[in-house]
Amino acid sequence: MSFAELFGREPHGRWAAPGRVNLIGEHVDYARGLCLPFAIAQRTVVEVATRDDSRVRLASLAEPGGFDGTLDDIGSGSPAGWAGYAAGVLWALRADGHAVGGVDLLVTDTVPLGAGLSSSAALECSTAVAVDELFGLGLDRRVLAAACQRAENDIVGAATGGMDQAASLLAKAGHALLLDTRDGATRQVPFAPADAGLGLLVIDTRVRHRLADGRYGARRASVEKAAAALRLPSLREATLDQVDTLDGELRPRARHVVTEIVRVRETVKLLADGRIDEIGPLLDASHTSLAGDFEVSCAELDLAVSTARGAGALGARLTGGGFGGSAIALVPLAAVDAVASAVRAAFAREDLRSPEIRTAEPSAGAARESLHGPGTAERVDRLQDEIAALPVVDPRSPDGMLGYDEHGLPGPAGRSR
Ligand code: GAF
Repeated sequence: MSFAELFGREPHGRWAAPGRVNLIGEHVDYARGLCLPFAIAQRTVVEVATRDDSRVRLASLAEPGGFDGTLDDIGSGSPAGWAGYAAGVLWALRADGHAVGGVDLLVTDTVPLGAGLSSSAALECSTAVAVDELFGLGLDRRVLAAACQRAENDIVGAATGGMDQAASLLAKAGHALLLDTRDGATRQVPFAPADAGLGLLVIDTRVRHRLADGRYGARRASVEKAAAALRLPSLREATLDQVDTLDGELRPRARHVVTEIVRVRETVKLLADGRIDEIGPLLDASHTSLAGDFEVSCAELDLAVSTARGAGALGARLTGGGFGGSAIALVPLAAVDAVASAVRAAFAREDLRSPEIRTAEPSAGAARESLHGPGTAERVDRLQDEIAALPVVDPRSPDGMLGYDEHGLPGPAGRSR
């Protein structure tokens, strides 16, 4: 079914936004922490045409359901299902006072669903760049990322942080995005495993999770409770000594957040220094902390991680929200096939569904895919320039790695929101 068959006219353009893999910095984006995601090659693609009225029609070739209503029908929990992610973006931009009208929108392709690769953020972000361009809003990508996050928080009802949306909108190929969620500052960190003879395997356990279910929200609530108990604005400001004073489960939960932020800093230092092959132990430690202190792993993720390590991975960890979804493993290129086979064999031995295993390449953020229609090539160029202008951590620059700045990031920080 094509856009024309569905809506009786041609779309005004096609936009695509990638999913993400988080290299490290897990469950810290709602604690004002640091995370280090990168965009993957898999994309969600939307075809969109504006309307003269306030009607909103949403359909998908990838999933059943959709929406046919008006802008005023969009609100908390409405529409339900996948359509809430796209409609929520329209709602959030309107709530900010932007002149957004009705649209017809067809999702033609999607990041693998439920694999922990952020298909939901990819849908939000592809919708956001389309709407931004079609209605001539001219918004900074950080503003779009914030609108996408509110779509997810307020319309879908998932209390997620902003990491996934920032990665999908601000990522640059060959780099990971260092994001300081305290103020939105970003830095592009060179990350090209293949250049170092390494592959980054993404092992989808095919255990499906939903962030809107209670477990993600419960972790977030514990993190906020721990900060309140310490009388701090967030756990970003906490020390391990302070964490040790916490009671019950708040102590391990907070310990994960505080130690994970340190691991992000150490990973960035190694990457900026060209020592990518030394980050394995940090990935391993992140998984141990997520499984033990934060309790967001599951048997399948643990099996994928331990098997990958045993078969030659330099390091491995769950990525994303956990409770299923995907694990990542950093593997010498020569061992990629052996590691993938070992993981498949281990799953078969346990009578588990065969995992989906891919190699991830750090890829570019959201962009228009076709240039026909009312958008202009200049505007596309400007958006690409915006991303290209984000500061890169460059170990060769004289001030590139001299200590930490006020964000706790190495070198000069990116422009803040
Ligand atoms: C999910 C959320 F959407 C992110 O905001 C982040 O909290 C992540 O889980 C865990 O790091 O992807």
